[in-house]
Amino acid sequence: MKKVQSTCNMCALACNLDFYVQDEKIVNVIPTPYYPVNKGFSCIKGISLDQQMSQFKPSPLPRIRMANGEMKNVSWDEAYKVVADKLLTIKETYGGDSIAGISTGQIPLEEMALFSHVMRNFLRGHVDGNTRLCMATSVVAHKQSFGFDAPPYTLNDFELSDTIFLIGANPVVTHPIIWDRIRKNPNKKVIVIDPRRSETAQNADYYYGLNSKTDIYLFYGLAHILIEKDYLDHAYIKAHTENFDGFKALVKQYTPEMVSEKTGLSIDALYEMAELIHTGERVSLWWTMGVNQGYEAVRTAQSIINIALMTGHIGKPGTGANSITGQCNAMGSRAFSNTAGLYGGGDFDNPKRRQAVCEALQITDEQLINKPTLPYNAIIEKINAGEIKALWVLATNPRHSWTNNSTFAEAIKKLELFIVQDLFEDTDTSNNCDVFFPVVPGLKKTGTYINTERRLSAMRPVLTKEENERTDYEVFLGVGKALGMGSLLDLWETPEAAFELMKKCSKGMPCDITGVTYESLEGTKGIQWPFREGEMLSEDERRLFEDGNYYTPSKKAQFMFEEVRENPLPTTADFPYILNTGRDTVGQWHTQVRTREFNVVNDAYPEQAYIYIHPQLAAEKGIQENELFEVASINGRTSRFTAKFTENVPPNQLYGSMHYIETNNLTPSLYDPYSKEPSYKTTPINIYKIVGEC
Ligand SMILES: Nc1nc2c(c(=O)[nH]1)N[C@H]1C(S)=C(S)[C@@H](COP(=O)(O)OP(=O)(O)OC[C@H]3O[C@@H](n4cnc5c(=O)[nH]c(N)nc54)[C@H](O)[C@@H]3O)O[C@H]1N2
Ligand SMILES: Nc1nc2c(c(=O)[nH]1)N[C@H]1C(S)=C(S)[C@@H](COP(=O)(O)OP(=O)(O)OC[C@H]3O[C@@H](n4cnc5c(=O)[nH]c(N)nc54)[C@H](O)[C@@H]3O)O[C@H]1N2
Ligand code: SF4
Ligand SMILES: [Mo]
Repeated sequence: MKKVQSTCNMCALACNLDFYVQDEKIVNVIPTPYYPVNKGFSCIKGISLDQQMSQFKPSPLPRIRMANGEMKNVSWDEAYKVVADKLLTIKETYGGDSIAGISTGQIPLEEMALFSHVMRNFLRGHVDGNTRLCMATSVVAHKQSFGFDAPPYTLNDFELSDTIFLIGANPVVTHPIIWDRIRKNPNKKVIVIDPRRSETAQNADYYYGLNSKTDIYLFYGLAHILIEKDYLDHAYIKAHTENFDGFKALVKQYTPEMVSEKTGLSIDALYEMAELIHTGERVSLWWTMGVNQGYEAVRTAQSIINIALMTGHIGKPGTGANSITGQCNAMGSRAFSNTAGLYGGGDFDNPKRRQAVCEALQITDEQLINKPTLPYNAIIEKINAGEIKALWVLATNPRHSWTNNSTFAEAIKKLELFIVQDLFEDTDTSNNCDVFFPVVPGLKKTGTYINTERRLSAMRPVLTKEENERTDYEVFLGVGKALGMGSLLDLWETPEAAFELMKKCSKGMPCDITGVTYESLEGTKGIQWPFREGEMLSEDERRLFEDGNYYTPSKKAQFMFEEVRENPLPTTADFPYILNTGRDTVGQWHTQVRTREFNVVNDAYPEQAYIYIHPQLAAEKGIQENELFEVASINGRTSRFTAKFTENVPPNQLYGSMHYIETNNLTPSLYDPYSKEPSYKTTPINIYKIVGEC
C-alpha cells in the first residue's frame, strides 16, 4: 500500500492528510499526525476527500457548444485550437481589455501563475478571483497598515492567547481546526462579536450581539475608552507606529454614548470590553467575513488593527490583529497570481519590481502586463456593457456565489466566448458555457498551497490520471501553445518549473520563498513564508513583526482611519428587515457542488433552500415552521425559502446560507470603496407569507 501526504484543498487551514492507496483506490484517509496545522485531526470535509469525483464525474474530454445549442465532445487539441483562435480574434477585434478571467483561491499557486501568464502577460486581459469576494478587504487593510499583505500570526497564537476576540468569524463551523486549537488553550477567554448568536458565540465566554455593520463604531469607541483610561502602550506607539495623533483626534467624538446608540450595545458592555483588552496579557483580535464583506470593510478591519497597535498587542506570542483567510490557497492567489499585484507582490507601475519580475521570468518589460486587473464587479459590469467579450471561469461558481447573482446570468448571455474550467459540467455556471474544460481534482494534481498562517504545503498526486484526463496546469499550457506563445512557455513546462519562477519573483520581498524547494515540502511540516535561501528553520511556527518593524518605507505601522460613513443601503419602510448571509454547517462547502458528493453531508440537507428566522417575526407574519415563504430584496428580486426557526438571530434579521443560489439572488451590487469586496451581509428585505397558491 502506498501512502501519500497531501493538502486538503477546501478551507484556509490547508490541513495535511495521509492518503493510503491500493490498486489506484484510496482505502484510508488519516489526518497527518505531525503536521503542525491539524496535528492528526481534520473535519468531515477533509476525511471525505476520498469520495471526490465518485459521483457527477464528467467525461474527460472537453466540450464545445454547437450551433444547435448542444455540447459536443472534441479532442483536447481541437478544443485548444478553437479557444485559441477565438481568443486571438477577439483580441484583434476589440483589444486585450475585452478578455477576462475569473479565477479562484482553491487551486495550486503554480496554476494561478500560469493562468495569468497566458491571460494577462500574453493576451493583455483581466483576471480577478473569487478571493475578491473574500479576502480583498484584508489585502487592502494590510497593505495600507503594514506596508504589505501579510497576516502576521501563526496558528499557535490561538493556544497562547489569553484573550481571544473573534469578530465576524464563526470558526466552530468555518475553521473547525482553529476552534479545536482554541479549545486546547486552558487559559483563554473567548469574546465573540456578531449580530447573530452563531455556533461560536454559543460557545464563547462573552458574546456581544451588535447591530450589523456597526463594528467600526465599536472599535473607534473602544479606542476612545482606551485613550480616556490611558490603557495604551505609549512606548510601542512611539517606536513602531505613525499617525496616532490623528487617530486620537478622530475617535474623540466616538463617545460611549454615541457608540452605544449606534451598536445597540450597552455602555457597560463597552467598558467591559475595554477592561478585557486592558487586563489581558496576550490579547489577539481575529476577523473573517463578518468584517471583510461590507460597504465600509477596509476601514473596519483597520479599526481592529488600530486596537492592537495602540495596546502593543502585536508581534508577540498570543497577540495580533489577525485576518483568518477562507480558501485553502487564498494566500497563494494574493501573492502569486499576477492580478491585483505583481508575482511576489508589488505594484505594476513600480519599475524596480517590474525589472525583478522580468528578470525572473526572462521576459521583456513589454511582455509583462502593465496594470492591475479590473476588479470582479467591473468585469461583470463591462460584460453587461458589451465591452468584455470573452470570459474564462476557473474553479469558481459565480452564477451562484456572485452578489446579486442574476447580473452574472445576464452578463454571460452577452459574451462571444464563455469558457468554464471545472471538475463538474453541471454547476450553475458550467451549465451555460460555450466551452467546457473538464479537469481532474486535487487528488491527481501537483502544486503548492499557502494557508492562513502563510504556510506552504505540497499537493501531490494521490491517484494517477486516466486516459484523456487533464490537470488545470496542462490545459493552460495547451491553450498557451495553441495561442502561439512559443518560447514564452519554455520556463513553464511543469508546476515545479513554475514554482522556481515564483521563488525568483519573491526574492527580497516580504513573502520571500527562495529557500523553499519541492523536496522540502514533501512529507514535511510545510514552511511559512518568509523563508529565504540559506535560512535554517529552528521552529515550526513563526510570526511576523516580532522586531516591531513593518514593511512600510518608515518601517512603522500606520494608523488608518476615516469618519464613519452613512450606510448607503439602509433599511426602509418597504424593506424593514436585514438579510445576513454566510456558512451554515461544517459539512457544507460554498455552492455545494463538491460536498454534495459526501453522502454523509448531502443526506442531511434538503434541496429546497431554507432560511433562519426568529419565531417572533414569523408569528407576526403568520409563517409556520418549515413553511415556504417569500423574501423580497431591495435589489428588486425575490426568492423563496422554507422557514427554520431560531432565537439565535435577532427578530429583525434573517440568516440565509450562501450554500443556496436563492440567497445571492437577493444580495446587492454594493462594495467597499477601497477593496471592491461585496457587501454580502446586510441586505434590506421584506418577507411575505404566500397566499392563494396551491
Ligand atoms: N463549512 C465551511 N467552512 C468554510 C467555508 C464553507 O463554505 N463551509 N468557506 C470558507 C471560506 S472561503 C471562508 S471566506 C470562511 C468564512 O468564514 P466566516 O467568516 O467565519 O463565515 P461566515 O459564515 O461567512 O461569517 C461569519 C459571521 O459573520 C457574521 N456577521 C454578519 N454581519 C456581521 C457584522 O456586521 N459584524 C460582525 N461582527 N459579524 C457579522 C455572521 O453572522 C457570521 O456568523 O469559511 C471557510 N470555511
Ligand atoms: N451571500 C454570500 N455569498 C458569498 C459569501 C457569503 O458569505 N455570503 N462568501 C463568498 C466567499 S468568501 C467565497 S470564497 C465565494 C465562494 O464561491 P465559489 O468559489 O463560487 O464556490 P465553490 O463552491 O467553492 O466553487 C468552486 C468551484 O471550483 C470547482 N473546483 C474545485 N477544485 C477544482 C480544481 O482543481 N480545478 C478546477 N478547474 N475547478 C475546481 C468546483 O467544482 C466548484 O465548481 O462565495 C462568496 N459568496
Ligand atoms: S476543510 Fe479545512 S479544516 Fe476541514 S480538513 Fe480541510 S483544511 Fe482542514
Ligand atoms: Mo471565502
